[in-house]
Amino acid sequence: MNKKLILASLLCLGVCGASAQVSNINPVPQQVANVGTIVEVPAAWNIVKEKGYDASYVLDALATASPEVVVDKKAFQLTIGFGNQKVVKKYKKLIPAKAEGYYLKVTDKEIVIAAYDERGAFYGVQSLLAMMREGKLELCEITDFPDVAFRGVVEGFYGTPWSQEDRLSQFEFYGRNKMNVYIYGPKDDPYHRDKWREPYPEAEAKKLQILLESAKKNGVNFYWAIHPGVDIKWTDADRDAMMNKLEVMYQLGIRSFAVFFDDIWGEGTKADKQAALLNYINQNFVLAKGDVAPLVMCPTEYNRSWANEEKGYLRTLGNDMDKSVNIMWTGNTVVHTIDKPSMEWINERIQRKGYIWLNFPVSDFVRDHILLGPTYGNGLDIADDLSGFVSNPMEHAEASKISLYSIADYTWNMEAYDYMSSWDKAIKDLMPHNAEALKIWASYNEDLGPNGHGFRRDESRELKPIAAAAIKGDKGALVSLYAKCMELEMATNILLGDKSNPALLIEMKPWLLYGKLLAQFGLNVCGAAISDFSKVGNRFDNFDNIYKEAVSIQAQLYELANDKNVLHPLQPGIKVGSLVLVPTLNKVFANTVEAYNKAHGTNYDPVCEYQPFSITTDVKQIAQQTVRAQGNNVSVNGILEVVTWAPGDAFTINIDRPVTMQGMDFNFGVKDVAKHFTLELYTADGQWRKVSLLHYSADDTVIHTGGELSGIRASKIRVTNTSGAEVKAYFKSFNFVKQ
Ligand code: 14T
Repeated sequence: MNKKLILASLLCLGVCGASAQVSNINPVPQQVANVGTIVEVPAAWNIVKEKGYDASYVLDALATASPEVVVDKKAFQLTIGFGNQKVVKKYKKLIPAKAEGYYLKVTDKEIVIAAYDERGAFYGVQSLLAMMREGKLELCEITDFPDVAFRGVVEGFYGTPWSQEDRLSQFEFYGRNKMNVYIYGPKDDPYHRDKWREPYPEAEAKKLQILLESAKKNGVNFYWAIHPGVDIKWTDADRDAMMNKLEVMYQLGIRSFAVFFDDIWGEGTKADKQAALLNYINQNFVLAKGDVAPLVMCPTEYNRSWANEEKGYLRTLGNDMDKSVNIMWTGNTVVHTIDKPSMEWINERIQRKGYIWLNFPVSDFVRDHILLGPTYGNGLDIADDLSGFVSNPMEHAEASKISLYSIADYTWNMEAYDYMSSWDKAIKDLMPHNAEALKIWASYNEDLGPNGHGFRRDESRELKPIAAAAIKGDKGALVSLYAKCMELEMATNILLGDKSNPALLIEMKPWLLYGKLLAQFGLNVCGAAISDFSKVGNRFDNFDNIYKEAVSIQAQLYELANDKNVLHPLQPGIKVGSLVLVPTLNKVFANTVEAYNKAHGTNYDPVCEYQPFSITTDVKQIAQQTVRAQGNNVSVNGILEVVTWAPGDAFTINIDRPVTMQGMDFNFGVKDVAKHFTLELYTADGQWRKVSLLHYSADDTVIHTGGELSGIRASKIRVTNTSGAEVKAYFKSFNFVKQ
């Protein structure tokens, strides 16, 4: 934070208290001076602008302000202009000499917005609108400009692309928060990736045009990305196909383009060919048209852990590709925060400043979590080391705004970035009337859980010290934990009743319902832990009932997490409070049950998580797979990699009670593989019973069971490699149906 800003905020504390209007501005402005009193927004104002400057998105934005526009020199004056316009000539020295910069002055008689360029004027208006949101103005002088030239979002995740409404709402949000880039690249849009050569059908093209218009109105550069690497041949025909598609998109009105080569293998990954194609596009399309923005490209080796130094992929791009082409970078790994050394590492190789693709808050690899926590961990000293900074968000567009608000803040004014206060402001912005509930709720939805990228977040900062003491049996801490669970229950109930942001509610609902039930479980557990089970009339006087309730809530949680509407095949389930709250409650529950068993000679099970199915196996690669049940259909989710079975290796599904079998099949992705395996079921009489396995045809990789399976009651299912040799296969699916 610079000195002027510190002074301004100190002054503000004294003069205007908590309702400071300047503090409503996001991102935090670079310089705020002469902060004065808070005054009412004038009822009317006289807008002074350049002659002939009439139709503009800047004026449209200004027109949304409440004051009536009057033509009256004696009325409150609002002067707005930019660049060389005469109306702002006398403010010339005050305008920051930076693209998108603006000077904003508020006195009790007039307002001045004098900007470096039109975008800057738009941002000046946005700051003014933010100040006026509560019907008040604060006398001040603001000098403001962005640290990073390109700031925004890349819709680059796997999964359901955002809807038209989502995107329209996003652009309005970007405009308000001074983000100027949106890169359209949803992995699951066929015309972006698989059918990259083909034009959009008419209806889709129309929708893109509507988006484009909205982006313009909000000062957002709409980049359309193409992802040709899946099957591109480095031929003239494919080069022409590329040029043709770009031309089609240009005709729709697109003026900013990106080319992605991420997550591919084979021919498409060659650095020299990629560079040559990008140079060709740059020369014959970008420069030839004259009104197209510099290209953005995502390399195949887009993070340090994938960089093959020997082959020199990145250096080839750095050398060969025209320096005007921006190169994207996710940091040290696919999902990572960015710091100074990592920027220096990449910039040296690509001979230009990297364009950051931050894989946060994207959740396409942890779809059982929703990520609502603060955005922290990126260096505050890297503004000069990068050419752009975009965030890859969640498929939950509205919920992503919590992080995106802070990405806007961070990229605009890095040194002043304070992730906790930015998070607070984001939450207030998203749900002004229920901000407290949303904040409590968000604090339980931060960490991603164990994941393949090893990216973790903090969670439940307030709960942590309480949790540690509660596990040790500290009564005071258990009471506090009880209070926290009450807070969570209230927060979820309040949010479930909120009508102000339906889009957010729809996205969060599965997690909210789960969180509400989890809070109830917490009340049960803490209640039991504090009770002495003696007072008549006390809800906690009967351990047996409390225990039954806990078990029942666990079963209900399981049912919610396995609801077919929220299941994703790769990351099934719902997780809330998974880092601190859930493990704490489970431990407190176990402590209470063990103590009770000891005192009363009873035999209650201290493990409360309802897991009717579990896996035990010698095969490392499939040990972490989860079993899910929907009605009578039970399945284990598959994995993509090759699975190695050593001789004698077994895979067992354990069931918490005997079930009657109806059918079963599994797919190890290889033909004629059934003969290597033996299937056995553990029956009520304590015997392992063998069931025959077969393929229906020589081409069929699916393994079926013999008819004798039906009707067998069993509590374990075991598949063993009985071939006597190592077997390599896949693990595509494993299903059974109970009666
Ligand atoms: F282009 C990249 F910078 C990038 O991050 N690509 C994808 C992205 O679409 C996805 O949303 C993100 C998070 O899952 O990671 C990249 O996708 C991957 C990364 C992997 F390491 C897909 C599979 C992987 F094994």
